[in-house]
Amino acid sequence: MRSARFAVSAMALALTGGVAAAAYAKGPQEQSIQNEDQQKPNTEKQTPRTMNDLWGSKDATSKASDPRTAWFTHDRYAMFIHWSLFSQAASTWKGKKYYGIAEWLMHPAMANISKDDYATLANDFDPKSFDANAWVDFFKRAGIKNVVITAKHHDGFAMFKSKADRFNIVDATPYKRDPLKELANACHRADIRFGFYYSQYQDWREQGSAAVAWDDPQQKHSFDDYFKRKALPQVRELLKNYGPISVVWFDTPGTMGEKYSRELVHMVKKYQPKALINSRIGNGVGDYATYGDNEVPRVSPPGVWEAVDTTNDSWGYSVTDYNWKSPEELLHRLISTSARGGTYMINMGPRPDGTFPDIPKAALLDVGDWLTHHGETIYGAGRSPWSIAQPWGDVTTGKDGMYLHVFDWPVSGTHSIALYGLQGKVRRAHLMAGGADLTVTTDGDWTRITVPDRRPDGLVPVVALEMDGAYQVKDADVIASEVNSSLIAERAKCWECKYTPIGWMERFGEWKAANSLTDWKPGSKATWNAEVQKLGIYKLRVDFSVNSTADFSQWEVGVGDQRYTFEAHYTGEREVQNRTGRRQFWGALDPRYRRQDVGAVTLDAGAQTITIRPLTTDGTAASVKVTALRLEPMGLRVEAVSDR
Ligand code: JFZ
Repeated sequence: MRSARFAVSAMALALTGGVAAAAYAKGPQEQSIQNEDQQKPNTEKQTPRTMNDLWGSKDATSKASDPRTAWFTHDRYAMFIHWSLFSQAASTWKGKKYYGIAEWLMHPAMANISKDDYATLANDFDPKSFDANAWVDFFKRAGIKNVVITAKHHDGFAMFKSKADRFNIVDATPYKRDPLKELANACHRADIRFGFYYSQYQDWREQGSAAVAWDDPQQKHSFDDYFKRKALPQVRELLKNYGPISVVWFDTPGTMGEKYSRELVHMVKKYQPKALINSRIGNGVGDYATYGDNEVPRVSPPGVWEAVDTTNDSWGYSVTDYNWKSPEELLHRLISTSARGGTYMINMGPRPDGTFPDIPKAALLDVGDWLTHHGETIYGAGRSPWSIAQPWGDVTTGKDGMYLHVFDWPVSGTHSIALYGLQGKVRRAHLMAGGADLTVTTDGDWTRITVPDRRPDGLVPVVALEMDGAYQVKDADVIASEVNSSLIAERAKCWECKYTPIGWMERFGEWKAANSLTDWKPGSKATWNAEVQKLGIYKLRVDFSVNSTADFSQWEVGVGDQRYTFEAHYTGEREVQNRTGRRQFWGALDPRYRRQDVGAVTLDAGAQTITIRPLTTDGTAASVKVTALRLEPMGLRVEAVSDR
């Protein structure tokens, strides 16, 4: 069977040239979260799952109670910067354009550049327009609290003055200045935290490094040599010479031995006891979990964690990637991450001259504008009391209640947003940024807040819901009557099927994730216990990946005592990509996800069990990957429909 797990490791092999197969298989998203709860049906009506149920206890790096992490969780919003010689090349080499992550240009999977040829980029690398104070001024206006910049990426080039290795910006370029020093100083002056990225395991320039340069295959030196001669001394330089360090951000630990991870921890603790280390140091010895890449988890993970994301699809500056996220998309992702309890780190790749591209810069300034009026809903705010998003948006918490971030403004019906299972006394609800009080009504387990017909201006309107004293919520899946709802794979109860986190690459190095229900057998079923706000007719749609084997497999969705059958249609799949502009069959195919309409279904109000199961029994349905069911109110008057 071509399992998803195999697909992931095959891609990892492809990406890292075969040496660092484990490099991409380590992230928390790769952990199987199967547990007893999912194997055996639980007969109780709505068993609220603990976060551990969903994410497994393997995620042991986070220590939420550690006071050293308090600032990290409080600040929520960081800037990631990928800047090095790859910025100079910007995804072009010898007149040819490359697509995918720009910082991997040197790798055989992309332009396959020899060490010596790559080093010639340094001759012209002269970021004359770099102005640390201008950067910091921008960060301030964007609402950024912490900055993490690539000190050395996989290309082996140090963006700082290094005595340990001459291949650095001061010794090897006409620029001759240390931008990290200038940036660290400017950040510290402006009260912005400063941290650095260091690629500890992959160094494409070095003999003995785990992914040793391909044009120099003879391994005369061991990893230990490289580690002691370059990695450790450079990390020491960075820890000693740049003032207080917020975060040391390691990456792609691959198969690096635990003793190396521990040596790095030891060195960080020695010089910068307050600095936090991310989980990509490897071997479970980091302080907090990094979710990657571009993945905002749909269920709140436990502990201290961050989501890393980029303003387009590449990390380094690329002339072929102008797929910039809009201000609204960026803000939604910041809010969703905060609502799940994480820190959001957004990346930009500066141009080779040391300035930022205009569009992402303007987009982040718009987010910054919003933050000047809504900062309290992010900075210092707590995660949502619900472990998943609301159909209309998402929730963070403050001292006196909750902030309801409305992504999807209700434009019809009762013009209200609804909360399920809120137990406590509401004192007041009002629109932030100068709005009048809003009417709050309670109807059984539902609390409804009526909002103005006209959506307020601004990126995301926020309703502040002030609570009188303590409150609790019931953590249920809901189907709302005025906006679309999703029942997500993470929240299903599986009988004889599995929940599997799935990742694949779109363009080279561009990772996508779609967590899915997989491994269907005859007799399998997945169920959700959902609270339906209102009796109505909804368009049922399914988000899934159906490969050619499962094309035409028959399925059934059960809603209460009604049964709706449908035929699943091929959504496409493709050979695993292991290099730009070429595919190679690794015995694994990448999934393609699509949304298929099932049809109009009637949902009664109240607690409903919704079930999906294959009817096809010859095994061909096994490979279908279901990531969500969608229920979208059709705006029909139920009274008008007698044959529903
Ligand atoms: C790594 C780097 O290779 C890449 O160049 C960039 O710096 C990015 C931030 O980190 O790429 C990864 C690392 C981990 C995963 C995916 C891409 N992962 O766990 O899915």
